[in-house]
Amino acid sequence: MSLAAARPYEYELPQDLSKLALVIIDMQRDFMEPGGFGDALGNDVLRLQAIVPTLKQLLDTFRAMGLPIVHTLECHQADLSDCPPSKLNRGKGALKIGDSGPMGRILVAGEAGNGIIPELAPLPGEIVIMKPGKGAFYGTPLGSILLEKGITHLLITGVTTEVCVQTTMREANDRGYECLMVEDCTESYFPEFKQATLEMVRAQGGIVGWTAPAASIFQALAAASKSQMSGVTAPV
Ligand code: C5J
Repeated sequence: MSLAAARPYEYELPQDLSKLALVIIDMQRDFMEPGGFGDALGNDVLRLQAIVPTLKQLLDTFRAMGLPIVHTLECHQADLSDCPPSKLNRGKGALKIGDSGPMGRILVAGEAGNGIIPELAPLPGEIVIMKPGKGAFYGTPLGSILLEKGITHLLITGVTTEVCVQTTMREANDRGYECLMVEDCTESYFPEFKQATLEMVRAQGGIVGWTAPAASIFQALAAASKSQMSGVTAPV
């Protein structure tokens, strides 16, 4: 059994590490770069960049260990038929969803601005979920994919902490997944909202799940893979 130091208490990694997936939410140019959706809503998008190096390390670790990786993108079809008026008309930003901006049409699938930032771009074989809402389960095949792969534990990362990351974690928690939000691999335009989200998640004995820094995960994964290796090589 491998435990990660976490809050409100230790997070137990599954015995079979292939049941543990890294979920990377919406690390898209639309949220991370000037000229995208986040910027159009008046946010300081560049503050999200701080998590990229640590998240890349976590992604590289999962890749090196051959563990499941899920990337999500918040996006809409070109005709916006999957974007309800309540979402389309919300916010009164400089540009609306579907409008043309410097990186193409805002939050529309396939446009340059809608892509994942190059540092974290998915590799072939990794799961990519295109989602019309804030949560990664709503209107997507994510639930059936996780079920089919036998995944039970999720490390949740990405942007923005209190919107798509938190919504996804709540959706996953209600579906029975053991979820941990990686503290230094998620970011918000509002530091106080990030802090509040981390506290809400782990309050009341972990009512939505756990939080931990990436360093705890690296340690626990190293210990778990060491014991898995010794399990494999030990003569019976
Ligand atoms: C937002 C997201 N903030 N990915 N989307 O609208 O959190």
